[in-house]
Amino acid sequence: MFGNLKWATSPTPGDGLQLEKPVKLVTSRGPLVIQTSDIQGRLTEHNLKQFVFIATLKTWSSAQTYCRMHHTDLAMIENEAENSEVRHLIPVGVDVWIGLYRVPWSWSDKSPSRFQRWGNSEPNNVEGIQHCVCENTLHQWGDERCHATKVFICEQGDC
Ligand SMILES: [Ca+2]
Repeated sequence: MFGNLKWATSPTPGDGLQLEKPVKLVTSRGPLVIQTSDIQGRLTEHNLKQFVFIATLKTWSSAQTYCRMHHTDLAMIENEAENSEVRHLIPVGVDVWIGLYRVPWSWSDKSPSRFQRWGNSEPNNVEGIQHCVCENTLHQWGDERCHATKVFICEQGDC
């Protein structure tokens, strides 16, 4: 009766990180092709949370669904050390979805967000429709339309 359930296992870098094909992105620094080998995950020094970069373009809610199916959830970044780990996973010039949305600013699991690292003039909620959050390679967060498609960061562990 539990045959279809996938039980959580301890985080293992490289575990379950399949990418069907290389993903082409247009970044602020020009075109970028992301290969399967670019997907990485590392345990932080401070806890057992592992962040995983997913090189597939999805809306915020589709990214959340993917992360919950294949890992634990969209990345919930709760301190500077975790933000640094996430930054190291992001290819230069690429914005990624993280697990933050408004309002009030909450993480994907509905927990409140105490740690935030907004970029200059962010969050600016352009046209009143930027309700999801992405992070850039400069470590900075910005609000963005949830239906924009971006690559994203999942997390696993820390349950
Ligand atoms: Ca914005």
